[in-house]
Amino acid sequence: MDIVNIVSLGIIGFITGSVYLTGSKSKQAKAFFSSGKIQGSVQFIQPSDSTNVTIQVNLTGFEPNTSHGFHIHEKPVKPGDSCDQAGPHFDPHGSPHGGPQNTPLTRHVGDLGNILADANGNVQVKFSDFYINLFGSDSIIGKTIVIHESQDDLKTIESSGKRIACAKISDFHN
Ligand SMILES: [Cu+2]
Ligand SMILES: [Zn+2]
Repeated sequence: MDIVNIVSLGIIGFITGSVYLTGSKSKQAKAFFSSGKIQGSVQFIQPSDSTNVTIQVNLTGFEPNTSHGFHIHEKPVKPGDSCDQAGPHFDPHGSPHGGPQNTPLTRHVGDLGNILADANGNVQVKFSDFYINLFGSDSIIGKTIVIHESQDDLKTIESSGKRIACAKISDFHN
């Protein structure tokens, strides 16, 4: 092997290594609910751009034993904004409304289904989603989580009813 080949192999190795390290960097994002009756946070963790996102919900202030539509909507809100300012469901691919179990392109990216409040009106749940992302142009960072008054039937947007709480999703570092 001549020196040119050794040098180019070294460069290729360096580039591959850098891409791998960049691609494997974990990302986190968080939305804080602090202005209304519903309080707490929703945290998103994604170990790399090719893995599912884990969602940790810690919220209080719901009516006991109720189910609420839980979506990512496309526009950012500031504290004090009306949740109507969050715009429609985050839908970068022009898909119909659905639920988290649907296959790609048969649901909005923002369709995370429902959260269930326990007998004390708390939601403490951890789940993962294959479709949302913290990386790239379809990232949910800068979008808004909206919680609705009613249960999402996972077929029609209207089933979820009024928007009762919302919070912007921001980059988060421990
Ligand atoms: Cu919604
Ligand atoms: Zn939807």
